[in-house]
Amino acid sequence: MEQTLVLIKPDAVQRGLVGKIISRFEEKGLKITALKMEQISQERAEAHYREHRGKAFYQDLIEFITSGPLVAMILQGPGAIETVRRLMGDTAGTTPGTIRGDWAEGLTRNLVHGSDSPESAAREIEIFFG
Ligand code: FUP
Repeated sequence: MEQTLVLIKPDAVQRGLVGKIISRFEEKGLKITALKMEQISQERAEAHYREHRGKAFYQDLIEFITSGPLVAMILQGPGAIETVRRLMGDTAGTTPGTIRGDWAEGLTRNLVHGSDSPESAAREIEIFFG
């Protein structure tokens, strides 16, 4: 069984999309093994997005992810990392039928995060639930 970290970002919380997004994951068969709502600190945001430090969009990304409460959860299932990434869709939200493709407003305000590898999943689960 694989585990992955999912964030339902502040834009999704503000827009009332938390239930719909969780349903997509649950209906696909992924199990929620931990879940909490929290407005994260600058420090936690920087730890989570450390690979993007120095990029042009970094400051906007940190400001956005700390701008309001988010929902963090651990999802579990066979191939959970890849399944979540497919349900989310690409970063820019260009794929209809995916969470981002159907509802995201932009590149930064793209509703969800999902770990992109087993290493990232372990690191990010530690950051949010360690
Ligand atoms: P993803 O794995 O699809 O979440 O995307 P990345 O890890 O490449 O990027 C992390 C976050 O940075 C994305 F959710 C959105 C944001 N981002 C921007 O705001 N601008 C960009 O040009 C690229 C990414």
